[in-house]
Amino acid sequence: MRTAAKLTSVLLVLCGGTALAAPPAVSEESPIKLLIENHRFTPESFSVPEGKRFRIELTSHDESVDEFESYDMKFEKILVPGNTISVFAGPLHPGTYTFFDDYHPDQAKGTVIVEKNQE
Ligand SMILES: [Cu+2]
Repeated sequence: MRTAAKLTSVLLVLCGGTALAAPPAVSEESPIKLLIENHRFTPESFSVPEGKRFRIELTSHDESVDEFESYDMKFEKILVPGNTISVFAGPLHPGTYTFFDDYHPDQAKGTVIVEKNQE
C-alpha cells in the first residue's frame, strides 16, 4: 500500500516534469538504434509513423570519423569512432527519406520509410 502510494507520487512528479518541458516527443524515450561499421549502416532502412518526432541513435564501430547527415530530415552531425550520437527528425509526411555518411556517401546510405497512419 505504502509502496503503491509512493510509486503514484513518483509518477505524478515525472508526468508533471514532462508537461513543463517541450511537448513530449513520441520516440525520444525509445530511439531507433543504428550502427555504422565499415562505413555501412545497420539497419539500412527502418520505418516510423507519419507526423511524429523521433530520435535516431547512431553508434560508430568505424575506425575513422563519420558525418551522419540528411538533407531530407535536416540533420548533420560528426561521429568519432566508438562514440554514439543522437539526432532528431520529424514530424514527417509519408514517404521515403534518405540519410548518409557524408565522408563515405557512396557506401554509407540508408532510408527512413514514413508510414501513413491507419484511419
Ligand atoms: Cu564513414
